Amino acid sequence: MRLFRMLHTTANRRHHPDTATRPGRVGRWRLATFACWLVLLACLQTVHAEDGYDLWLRYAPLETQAAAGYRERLGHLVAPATNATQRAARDELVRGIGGLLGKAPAQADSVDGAGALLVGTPSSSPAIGRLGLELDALGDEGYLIRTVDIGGNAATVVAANSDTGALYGAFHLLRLLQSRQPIDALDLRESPKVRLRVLNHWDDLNRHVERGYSGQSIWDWHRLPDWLDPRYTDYARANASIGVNGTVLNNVNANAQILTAPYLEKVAALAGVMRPYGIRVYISARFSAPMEIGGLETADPLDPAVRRWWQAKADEIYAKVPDFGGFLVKANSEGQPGPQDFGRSHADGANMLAEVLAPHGGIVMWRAFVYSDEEPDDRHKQAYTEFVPHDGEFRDNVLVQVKNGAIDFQPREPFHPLFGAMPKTPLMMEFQITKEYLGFATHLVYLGPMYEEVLRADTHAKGPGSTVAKVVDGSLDGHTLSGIAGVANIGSDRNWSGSHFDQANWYVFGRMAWDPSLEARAIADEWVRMTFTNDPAFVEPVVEMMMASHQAAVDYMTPLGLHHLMGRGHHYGPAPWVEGGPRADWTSVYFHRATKEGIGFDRTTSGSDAVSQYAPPVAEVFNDPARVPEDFLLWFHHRPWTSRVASGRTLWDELVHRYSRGVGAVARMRDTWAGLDRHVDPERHHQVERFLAIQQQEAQWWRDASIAYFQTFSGLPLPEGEAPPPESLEYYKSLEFPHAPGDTQ
Ligand code: BDP
Repeated sequence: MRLFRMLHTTANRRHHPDTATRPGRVGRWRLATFACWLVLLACLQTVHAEDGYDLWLRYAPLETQAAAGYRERLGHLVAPATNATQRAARDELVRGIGGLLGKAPAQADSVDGAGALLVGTPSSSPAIGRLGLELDALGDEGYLIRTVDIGGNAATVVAANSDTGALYGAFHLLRLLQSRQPIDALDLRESPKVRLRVLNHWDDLNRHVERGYSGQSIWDWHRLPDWLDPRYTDYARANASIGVNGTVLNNVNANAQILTAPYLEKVAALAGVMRPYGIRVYISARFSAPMEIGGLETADPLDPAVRRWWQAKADEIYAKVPDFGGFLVKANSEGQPGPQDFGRSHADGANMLAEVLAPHGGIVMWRAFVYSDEEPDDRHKQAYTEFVPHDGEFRDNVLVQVKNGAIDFQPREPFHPLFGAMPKTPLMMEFQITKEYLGFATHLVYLGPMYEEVLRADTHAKGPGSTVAKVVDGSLDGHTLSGIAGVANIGSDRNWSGSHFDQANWYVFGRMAWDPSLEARAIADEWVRMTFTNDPAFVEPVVEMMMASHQAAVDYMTPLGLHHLMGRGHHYGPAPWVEGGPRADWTSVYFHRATKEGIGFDRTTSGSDAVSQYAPPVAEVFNDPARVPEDFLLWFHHRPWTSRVASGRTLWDELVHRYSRGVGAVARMRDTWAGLDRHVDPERHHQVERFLAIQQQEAQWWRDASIAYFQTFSGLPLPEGEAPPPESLEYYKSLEFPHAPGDTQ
């Protein structure tokens, strides 16, 4: 404040007639002071701008030489701006190129000599129309970026069949500049491999975010629809930049209120912000809504009154939101209502909703994350058992949304056995972007390698090469409807995701949803360049650090296929001792099954037989302790403490070794980051540095607590050189975290 006042005074003086007519020493001194303040102010602004709000769309100035090269190519912009999507593309290019190259391109109505950038569709841009480009195969959302010759001058063209496609292309071009790619001879064609690329917000109407670690919900329901936070537009920009085209606004543990008229007004207002960016809104629908807000006695999907209620509701929604995406439903899972409450099947429930949405072009995403209270079967098996019999019964605007992992988004899970087992039904992948089981927002864990591992896993459903990615993108079974969902890690924290590196998980989700064959490493590389700097002295070590971070977390939390050992309810920190309570499969002991003899969940043909839900070539491998990937050893097998693993160590020694290896990896991440301070603004560097310190402490805590606990079973000494846990098991067990963030309400 003081600074502004002083500046104001100095500036005023400069215009004072006395000073203006007598530019003596005093005047020069004032001028110099003024200049200094300006520089200082500019610096302050730069520092403030680096709080993470701008995500990967910072558009920070490139080095002079690189900028000059690009400027020659991108001197003037020929882009229509007659509707909101076209304006979004044009404004983004003006902003992006202006920021990166220090000068916004001139805007022109037609190509005017060299250095033209043409953006649009054949119908929106006569200049593009005249080029006669081959666009048909690009579909609705695809685009091409090409260097062409127009009247003897090289021009850059971003062309698509739709305005949204052109917007995606604009973001791609900006990505090329941001990551300093050559743009002299471009010939790129892109179209998404997956049709629905959707974020799932587990946001409650009171702004609490279930499993959210980045502050309150960004949806300010109370002030909607009248106040449209500018953040909504930036959210839409960020999503469009990575190709996300849908957002489910509310928690899967849904509140029926969102389907009432006042909330639908709010939904419509958000849809209005999203629409120009190619994003449709969806709602998580509570199956019992007809009873809760409709005054009916039942929500039986075959009851005509219930159907009429949903029909009227769908009509009401579409009157307000003509491009409404549809419903996401969590039914008969963890106490949520569903068709089974009325003696009906998942297919009956999903189809009833699908029928009322179909005339409007809406779809149903019906979740397969189910496990029942009555069936005390291995939880791993229940989704398959319940859903496979219904393959072929779902209407064609239903997708079944299958979690990454048959248990629950664990740090590392084998691919879900439903992938490949329901060829007549489009199966959506549901990844968790928020790190419920991976250290919340404070642990640096890049999820790209985990997504990649799962998408590339071979289901063998139709012989070798039947990857999960091919099931999900619909190509394996010829589905045109396909989708990937990600449980969002977005909140109202200034940096959106709770930590700077968690932004990379939002980013990689979008990029892989667009094209599941992309590599996690390449995506990390482009994200680092856009988010921090192109300097290889920074990019290389940081990408290495990110790529190793998932394995590190698996090692210090749940090595060798252990799973679900986190604190009860909130899932913060280690608690392998959790037992008792309402149901066995909400305890840790159910999952690790440690005894004096050994540890692990026997899911082999002689155990729960979950392995048999996989295609035979996969089942054989998982069933065999000598062939199962060691990362899943204790997922599928109960093994003696003294049995040998591939390294030649005993199982006990290997377990301890991996815990320590994970802690060591975090220590190395800290070292790497500490040495990179001159490449990063102090604000972001400091937060990452402090979060890594927390991660190291917590990794150590995971190791120590887990070893202290499992040693009571193995009874074996620690391998040589391994430090004993500094505290007693009783101490670790006594830790409580009643206010850990993100818990269910
Ligand atoms: C679990 C979460 C819980 C969710 C549930 C789900 O702990 O908060 O409601 O998944 O996906 O992982 O429905």
